[in-house]
Amino acid sequence: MPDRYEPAQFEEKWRRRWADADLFRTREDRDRPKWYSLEFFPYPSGHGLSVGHCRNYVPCDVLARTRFMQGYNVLHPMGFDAFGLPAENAAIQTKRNPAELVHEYGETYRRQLTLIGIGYDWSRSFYSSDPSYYRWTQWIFKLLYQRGLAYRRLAAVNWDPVDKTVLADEEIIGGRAERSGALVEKRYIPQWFFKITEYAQRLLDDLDELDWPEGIKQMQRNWIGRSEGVEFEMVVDVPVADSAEAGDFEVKNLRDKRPSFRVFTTRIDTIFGMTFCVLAPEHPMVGTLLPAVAPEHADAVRAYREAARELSDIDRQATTREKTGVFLGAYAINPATGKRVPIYVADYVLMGYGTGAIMAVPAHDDRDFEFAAKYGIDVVPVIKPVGAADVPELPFATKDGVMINSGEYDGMTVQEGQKSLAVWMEGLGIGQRKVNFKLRDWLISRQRYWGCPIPITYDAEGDMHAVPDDALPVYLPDIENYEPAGDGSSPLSTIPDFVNCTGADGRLHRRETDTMGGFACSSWYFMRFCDPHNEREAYSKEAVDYWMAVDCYVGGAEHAVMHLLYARFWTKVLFDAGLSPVQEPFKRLVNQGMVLAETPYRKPREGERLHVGEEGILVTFEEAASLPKDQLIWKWDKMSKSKGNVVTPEEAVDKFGADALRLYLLFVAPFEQDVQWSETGIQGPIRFLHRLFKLVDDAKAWFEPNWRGHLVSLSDLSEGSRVLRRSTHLTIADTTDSIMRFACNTYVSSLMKHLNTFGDFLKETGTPDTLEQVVVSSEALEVLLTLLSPAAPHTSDELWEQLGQDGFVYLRDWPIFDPDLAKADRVTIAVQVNGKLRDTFDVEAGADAKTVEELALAREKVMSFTDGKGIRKVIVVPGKLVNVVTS
Ligand code: ANZ
Repeated sequence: MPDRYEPAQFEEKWRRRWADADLFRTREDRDRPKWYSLEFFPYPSGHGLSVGHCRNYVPCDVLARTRFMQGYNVLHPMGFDAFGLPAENAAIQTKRNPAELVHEYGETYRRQLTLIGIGYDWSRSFYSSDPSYYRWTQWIFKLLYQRGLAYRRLAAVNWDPVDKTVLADEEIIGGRAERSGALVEKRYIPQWFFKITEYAQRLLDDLDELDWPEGIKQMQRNWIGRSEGVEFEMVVDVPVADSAEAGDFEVKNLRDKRPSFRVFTTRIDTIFGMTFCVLAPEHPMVGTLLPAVAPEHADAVRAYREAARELSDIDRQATTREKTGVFLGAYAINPATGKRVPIYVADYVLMGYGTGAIMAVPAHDDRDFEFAAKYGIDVVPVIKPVGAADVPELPFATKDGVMINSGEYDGMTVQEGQKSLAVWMEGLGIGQRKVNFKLRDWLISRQRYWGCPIPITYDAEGDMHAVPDDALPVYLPDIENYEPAGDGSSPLSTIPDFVNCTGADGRLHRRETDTMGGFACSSWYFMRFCDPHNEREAYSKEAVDYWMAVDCYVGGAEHAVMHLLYARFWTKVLFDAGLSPVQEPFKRLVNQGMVLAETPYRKPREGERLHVGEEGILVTFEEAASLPKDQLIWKWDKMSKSKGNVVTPEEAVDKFGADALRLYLLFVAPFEQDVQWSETGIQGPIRFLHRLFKLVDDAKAWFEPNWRGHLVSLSDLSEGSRVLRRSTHLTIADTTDSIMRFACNTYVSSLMKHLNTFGDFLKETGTPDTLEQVVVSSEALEVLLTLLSPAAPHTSDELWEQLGQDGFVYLRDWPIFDPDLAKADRVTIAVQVNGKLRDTFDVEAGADAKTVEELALAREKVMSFTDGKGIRKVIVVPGKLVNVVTS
């Protein structure tokens, strides 16, 4: 065997041996603690994986392997989130069956992940599109339905009038259908929702206990969007009849009814500054008042309402959009001042939030201010910041202020005013304190073929029925044509054999033809991995009681909201139904950084136009090679197929070896950071591996496997041996700690440091020949190879075998750290006089504070600074620092 790292000679062999030994099959020995490591459910794409993806899988593998070596039962499974649009589109394009396609793609992933040595238990793998899995997705859908958490109502879809199909948001670019180029319209059809709003408060509260990145928790909090405020009534002052378009009688009737609408505000303290109010265009009161208002207003409002229909809520709320609106020609009464304020209809107020109507306070709300400025409405400040002499420039929204221009409330703080006004309104019965959430119910319907069928049927009267358990799964039929139906419904609606069925009551029913969006499938897969082949239940209670929750969940921050929130919601529902032992599925969450690759762009030619934000035109690497240097711009882009800058695991393993790739991905940067892929960067790990091979080649001559039997007591060791043992034990502590913190870069650098210390020792002693040298060197080497195993498992096993040892290092125990051995003999103490560093000196580690103080004060240098000045105080930080303060 060569004394260099030559991966082609041994890596493949070890992967085969691991597979033959079924090394990574999950062990369920109930006497051991459990560890559940999981990566986000990947979607199998035809492009396969890049080394960019591996950046997530390798560190996860390191943690799982380490936990196993520490004696845990480890569950580390992998499966595929296989339903969804990309597979459906690939099926349409290639005229292939999507089920076959995703299995083929998944197999590629499996091959690639195996190639880089990831230790998954593949016996637990599944595809969310397998009937044996989606049967239980349907079963859980029913559970939600039976608990009143799944319902159907009219909701807007994106309609492509050319292709005659419903579009997903990602199929729309700049308001046009990506495929047909048609302007997308809105259409209202009945669709299925999950009532996640019922869980809003719990989803918010339980975030606190999670060991997740703070940023992600904050994004979830914002998405849930809890706000406390007051909801109160505004009475409309109906316009006098002679200016209206309808007959006197109808309008008089309306006046007699004294119509009113409710508004929601988080700033009731600013009510005296309300100079207008706004109704969302869809607000029913708009329609109610139209007959009473002057025709010119009524016409303008109708036109405005029509136009607003075309816009999405996101567009309407964009801060960059100029505010628009129209005067309704009617007024409402500000209950605090008793004065009339004009009612406007404007699309920056959304129907889906609060009450769909607001009191507008332009002095203290940006949006209202912009609107008032445009339409010439009064702006009345009613808050003054605490301590300010004058009211600063408007608008401002401080909560740290006192009320002004507010009658009897003047001088109250914002908080006092909020309370008093709420109490006053509650007393009169015109308003109440109220909590609102931004969170909306989860739209789950897709008018597509490639998804999990919704297990609902409709009888002749149109009443809904859940499909009985024993009739599950509702199979997704094989079909010839995956194109949508042309009337907006799923292609399933064109298959009579699917649509027509016998209901539980024996009568003819019609099946629901919408399928579920993929987020349903990925909201419980982590439960299924606990018991993946169960044919009687989604999973056994015993299995999830043992394995859940996931101890460490790893994936990209782009799923910060949707997937994580939905999975949390389903887990809570399952918990409420007695089907989950935990309320939160993922105890700890870690987000990996992206891998960036250098990507060539060509400078634009005469007359060529670039998209906004672009500096050049993306070109292939071949094209780049043929272009003059000054025509090229190189940029670091995310490694992805669409950028043509992908390095595949096959290429990297072929060129550098799997362990070199693994070490590089671990070592290159902290896990959460983005990294720039570089072939020079990988040389460091390769040199490290070469040195290990060389070391082991030499060590064959002196390695003593039974070094434990000859351990010498620490105090008897020579200085050099002591240094090496200390390094060995410090390395155990550091690597273990780093791996647990997911700090894989420092894990690898600790190994490298230990190898250096070891090298220095061997240089000093030459070939170990005394018993003492053989023992400490053998320990150092064995520990090094064991600690290396999670990161570079092929190399670790290979070198272990070269030392004449049997078995897989993975099956060996994780080394045990001895804190006594790791203790330093001597430490360096810094001495400051009045905060300035003046001297350093060494003392025995563990020396007490008194001794350290005496030594410090007796130092010549220190004395030269304290001479003649009395000493006021001495602060000792043991093992580190003495600070002397003179008077
Ligand atoms: C008066 C006011 C004065 C407001 C002020 C804010 C600042 P959050 O915190 O997001 O819940 N609002 C209420 N319903 C709305 C709707 N359907 N569409 C658009 N805006 C709506 O925001 C609550 C505030 O957003 C409410 O408090 C209301 O404006 C507005 F200095 O009322 B506020």
